[in-house]
Amino acid sequence: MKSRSLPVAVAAAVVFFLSATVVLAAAAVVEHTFVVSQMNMTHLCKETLVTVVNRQLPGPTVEVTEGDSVAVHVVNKSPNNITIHWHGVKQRLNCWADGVPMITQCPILPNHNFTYRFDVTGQEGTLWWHAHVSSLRATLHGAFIIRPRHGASSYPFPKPHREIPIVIGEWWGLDLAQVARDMALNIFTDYSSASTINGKLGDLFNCSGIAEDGYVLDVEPGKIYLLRVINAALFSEYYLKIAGHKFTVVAADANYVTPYTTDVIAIAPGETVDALVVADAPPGRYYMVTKPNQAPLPDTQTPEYTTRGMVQYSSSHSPRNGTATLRSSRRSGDMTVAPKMPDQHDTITSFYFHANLTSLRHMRLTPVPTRVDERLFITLGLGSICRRGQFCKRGESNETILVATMNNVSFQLPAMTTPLLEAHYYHTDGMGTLQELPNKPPRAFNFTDPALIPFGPKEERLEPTSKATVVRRFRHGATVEMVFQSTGILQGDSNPMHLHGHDMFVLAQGLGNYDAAKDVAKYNIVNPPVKNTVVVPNLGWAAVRFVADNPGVWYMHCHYEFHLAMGMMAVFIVEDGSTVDTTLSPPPMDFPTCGHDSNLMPNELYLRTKKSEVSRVMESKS
Ligand SMILES: *[C@@H]1O[C@H](CO)[C@@H](O)[C@H](O)[C@H]1NC(C)=O
Ligand SMILES: *[C@@H]1O[C@H](CO)[C@@H](O)[C@H](O)[C@H]1NC(C)=O
Ligand SMILES: *[C@@H]1O[C@H](CO)[C@@H](O)[C@H](O)[C@H]1NC(C)=O
Ligand SMILES: *[C@@H]1O[C@H](CO)[C@@H](O)[C@H](O)[C@H]1NC(C)=O
Ligand SMILES: *[C@@H]1O[C@H](CO)[C@@H](O)[C@H](O)[C@H]1NC(C)=O
Ligand SMILES: *[C@@H]1O[C@H](CO)[C@@H](O)[C@H](O)[C@H]1NC(C)=O
Ligand SMILES: *[C@@H]1O[C@H](CO)[C@@H](O)[C@H](O)[C@H]1NC(C)=O
Ligand SMILES: *[C@@H]1O[C@H](CO)[C@@H](O)[C@H](O)[C@H]1NC(C)=O
Ligand SMILES: [Cu+2]
Repeated sequence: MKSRSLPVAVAAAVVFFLSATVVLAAAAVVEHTFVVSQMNMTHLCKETLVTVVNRQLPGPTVEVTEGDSVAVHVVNKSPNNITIHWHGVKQRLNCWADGVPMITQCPILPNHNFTYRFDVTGQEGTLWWHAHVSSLRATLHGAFIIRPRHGASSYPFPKPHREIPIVIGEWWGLDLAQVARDMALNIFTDYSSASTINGKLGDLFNCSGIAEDGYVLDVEPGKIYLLRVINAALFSEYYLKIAGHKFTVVAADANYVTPYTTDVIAIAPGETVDALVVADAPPGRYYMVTKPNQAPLPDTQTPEYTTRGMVQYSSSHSPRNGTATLRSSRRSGDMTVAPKMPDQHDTITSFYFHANLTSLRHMRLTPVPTRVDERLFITLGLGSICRRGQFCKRGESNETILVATMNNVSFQLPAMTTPLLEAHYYHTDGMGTLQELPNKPPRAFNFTDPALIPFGPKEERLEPTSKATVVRRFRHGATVEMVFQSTGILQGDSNPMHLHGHDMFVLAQGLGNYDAAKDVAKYNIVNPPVKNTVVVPNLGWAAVRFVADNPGVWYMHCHYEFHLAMGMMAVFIVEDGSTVDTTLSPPPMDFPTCGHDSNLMPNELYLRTKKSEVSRVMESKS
């Protein structure tokens, strides 16, 4: 392998040189048809009706080469309104394809179709797609893999023998549309019944004594494997380990990182991690285990499930039948080796994992902007709203509903029949009822005081909050610094904050309350990791910077479904720049409308209006 790497590198360099002019010709259109439908699946002795794409769980993997265009024909044969979000794909000047219901588009109604069309440029690695329809994303998701334009030999790491998506998920065994309705009504008694690796529950789960199938990765001794790990679960951050093996993390959220060797990966919902695994252990069978973590008491505890699959060396093949395997391994004495997992309340291992990530110095790496135009300090937490009137009993009283907030406001969709992006683009009514996301919380308190968890006299005073359609506008090209501060109001969860349409430089993270006077000195402005989802540690903070250079209306939200359903989100509106290539493109001609008797103008009329308006703006600016 070593002896071949030099000529390969040289050949790659030559190809790169020669192909510079033919690159555009090589870009392809990658087409998929996603048929969304319901099917019955049986796990744990229970038949459950689930909504899936192409009758697969996880759904189909989309594989593209950087520079390709993508066309996904979504055929909605399910009874649900559907949108598909291409999680982490920047959708430059093409916010229309971002797939957030009533924010960027009207949903695709039952028995309707829509084709998502977008380009994938300037990104390499692992992303994923998921329905952005509350809990339904638990069964509507899949991997989205972007390979380098110049082939696997241009990876900034040894070329792997095979590349394998590892999708961590949950099996609910419930009607997920009902789970979503329950969450909306503040009923929090629904739980998943298992966690999964690539859709399999594994042998820690059984019904009537028959073990569930587990995911098996067959490896050949000495070969290198690239695991593309995705956390598609609704509720939990997971630890991933493979007994007897180490990971070399090479990318996260489709951005290369300085190779980091570790025996454990921590991955929160919305994050992706690419890691190399060398099959260098004595041939045998090794468990691959995923285990969720949660904040310790006094936080509310929820049922959490560990699941396991297996890494199996080709020289150790044996019948897959569970009992036979168990019996033969007992006889020969080579039991499957199990890794020692972190405790379920260990959150510091995640903190260290994320703190160890730095960007790989790479051709495409953009330097961290040093001039900051806008500063936001955003507290994340829970609160309560009176069910009736302005005054009511708090502290676990049924007179209130629980909500999740950013800077003490919980997001609610506007009462409009037009998605925000269309209202913004066409300057239609409704944009006036929005509330600006405050730059800082209205009141300072000891954000991370554990005495605020869970219900009690100390937090009760901080509980009252409100709902609004919170947006924040940014001038095109503004550099924005955001410090996310997790709080302890009612609960001390971490918060995986996901920004659509942009990647963020993660400058620093810490435990406790952020203190600018001493924490700015900790900022990594040399090679911070670049992420679309930043994990804000529980009772801690994270500081990020991003350049608001992609015009449109972008969701910014916590990727825990529980928090999202309760309103921990805001909308970032990035204004157009002054040139055509910094201006949001017009919507696709076949863009869904909200209902049939819509009072919207036909798209063509819109386009004409918009085009003349844009050219007017261009003229006045030039
Ligand atoms: C699922 O199973 C139920 C009961 O067994 C049946 O009535 C229903 O038609 C099935 N649905 C689908 C989509 O197969
Ligand atoms: C949606 O697409 C399917 C498959 O291409 C086609 O059979 C069907 O007629 C389309 N439906 C609509 C409403 O366009
Ligand atoms: C089946 O699962 C139950 C509950 O997790 C466990 O107690 C039992 O040992 C399992 N049985 C087998 C045969 O694996
Ligand atoms: C990296 O991880 C190691 C092992 O968990 C930890 O000891 C170390 O503090 C971490 N580095 C940083 C910068 O947090
Ligand atoms: C609210 O709680 C009180 C006391 O626990 C109970 O008497 C009342 O029935 C509850 N009301 C509703 C609407 O659940
Ligand atoms: C916040 O609360 C913690 C825990 O009670 C305490 O250690 C810390 O000193 C407090 N910080 C401030 C600024 O009051
Ligand atoms: C949050 O806002 C409400 C008003 O909606 C106010 O009563 C409350 O004091 C605020 N809480 C905090 C922590 O800022
Ligand atoms: C689906 O979307 C349509 C149009 O936006 C809306 O009228 C309808 O209530 C939605 N249906 C569900 C089940 O959310
Ligand atoms: Cu998302």
